[in-house]
Amino acid sequence: FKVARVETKPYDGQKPGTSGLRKKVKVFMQAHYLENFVQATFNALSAEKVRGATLVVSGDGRYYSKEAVQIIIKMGAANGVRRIWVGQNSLLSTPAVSAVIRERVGSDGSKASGAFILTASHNPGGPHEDFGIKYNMENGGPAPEGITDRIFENTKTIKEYLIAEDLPDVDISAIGITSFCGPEGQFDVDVFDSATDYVKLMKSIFDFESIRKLLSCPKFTFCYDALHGVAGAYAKRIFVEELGAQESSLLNCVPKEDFGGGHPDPNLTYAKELVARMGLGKSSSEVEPPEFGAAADGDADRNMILGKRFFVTPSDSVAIIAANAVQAIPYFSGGLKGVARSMPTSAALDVVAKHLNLKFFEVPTGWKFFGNLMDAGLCSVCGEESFGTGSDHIREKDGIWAVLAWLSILAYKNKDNLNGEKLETVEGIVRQHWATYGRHYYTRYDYENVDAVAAKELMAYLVKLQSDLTEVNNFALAWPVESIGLDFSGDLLIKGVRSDVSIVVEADEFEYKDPVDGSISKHQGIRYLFEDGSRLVFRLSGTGSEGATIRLYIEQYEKDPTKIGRDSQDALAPLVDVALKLSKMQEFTGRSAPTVIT
Ligand code: VG1
Ligand code: CO
Repeated sequence: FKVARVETKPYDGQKPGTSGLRKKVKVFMQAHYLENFVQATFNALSAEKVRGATLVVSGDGRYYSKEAVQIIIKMGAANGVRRIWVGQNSLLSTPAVSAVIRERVGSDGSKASGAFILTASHNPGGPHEDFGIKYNMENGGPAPEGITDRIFENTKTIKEYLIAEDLPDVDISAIGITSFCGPEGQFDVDVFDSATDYVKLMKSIFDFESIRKLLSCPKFTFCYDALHGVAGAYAKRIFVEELGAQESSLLNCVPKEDFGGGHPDPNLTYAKELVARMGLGKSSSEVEPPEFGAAADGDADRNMILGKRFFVTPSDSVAIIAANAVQAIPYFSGGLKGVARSMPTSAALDVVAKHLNLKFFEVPTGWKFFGNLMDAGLCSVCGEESFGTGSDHIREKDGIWAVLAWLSILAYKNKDNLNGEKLETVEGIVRQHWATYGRHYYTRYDYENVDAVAAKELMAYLVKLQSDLTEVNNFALAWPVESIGLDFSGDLLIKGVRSDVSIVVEADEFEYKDPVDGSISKHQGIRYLFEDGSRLVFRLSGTGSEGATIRLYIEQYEKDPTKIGRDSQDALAPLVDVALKLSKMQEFTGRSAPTVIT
């Protein structure tokens, strides 16, 4: 093949967000749009990292992936890449990409040094929906901000890109290596099975035999919903073929380009079918729900864990996994190096870390921040409130890993009990955890597709407000800090009226200094910390493709064992009220209610 230099002009707005560049498919399909971003990435990586490299290219299989893979293969060839590895049909889950970078060895002994992951994660897919791309590094984790900033800078000045226009399309449906000859020698495209490396890694982490025993117990019923994302390519192999679950326990496990028209986001709003099956929806069936249910997002890095008629908050999930990992999961039998959570995630994990005397870290939203800690041997288990959980086996969150972790905990708790009267349940494990560590009531309100200017104004208002605590308490809690107990007229209430919420004792804009490389990330969300440990956090989403999404995170800690069994929306109602008043949410956004509550 020959190398063509194609002239191009910069596009606005190619800034990678929390997890790569996500835009509508029609934006990506504009002439040179994808090419600009890919070339900007190659240029950000520097020539010696690209020349001779082995790169992985694949994703969740959403609409436009197949075309994108061919473009990236041709651009890789032209930029001197030596090998491109592609999961069959361009399918690889985000965690599997991370595993492939770290674990896979090519037939000629080669190892990959990075990957383009083609996904917009939990965003819908199809011709009118989203596409996305992000770059992962040699440790298997998302490119750090230093690199993504450089990519963005390059997109603003790009003048040309390199492409092997005459390279024929490679058949990515057939496993095998295709070799080409270019100006700098041989170039290979290696199409391989999407699941093999990942399954092997999972088998080295968990005790599959004990999970198999649990799943074969007639009293333990199981259900997994891939929401037509890429998790389906792994679910059958792992849950059915390796662990013996029934095929009927898999829902929506055929990957589709448009996710069957759904929103591949594993939460109580979008995983409707599973939610109903688990006895949680309004229209839940009369059939006895399974004991355990789980769902994944489009690229299978997220997970939702459900018990029979019971929802496990992701913030609790990571805390419970951390609390039980050493006993229940062979990979951790030597102990945990440390644990970490993203800032808006509830402090349930903090309490476990304290009890177990573990190193603990609070990082900004987005998985890239956990990677440095893991590479430095400081963190074994981590998680986010946004249905992301994972460990240092790879450098991405891992949806199926989380399910296997929960199944391991259930297998461990039931190991002497499989023939007994009653199995220990998901709900039982969570309630036991609350009884031991206290409960963090938690909810997140999302205001999606808000006018971007209005969202910025709201955030600016909150930044200004947080600098004056008296003002915060005056407005938000409707009683002045200086005059607690005094009577007030007008809008202001007195302490006796609002005794359900304590006062704000600290507020800030979260800033993170990476303990490993010293890099600083600013403007990571506004926090209001209350005297009783409650928190309100506001931040703007960095993964949307249109308008702005405001996220409001609400949390309250309850230690009193007689008060840990309440409905979480009831328990949090006063704090929600305060949050909405404090932020003037309706005034700024015109919204009287959030689009999604998780
Ligand atoms: C959201 C979540 C964040 C997560 C990110 C990527 O980001 O809040 O916790 O890491 O999505 O997950 P944001 O900036 O929209 O709040 V995924 O599964 O979309 O790669
Ligand atoms: Co995802």
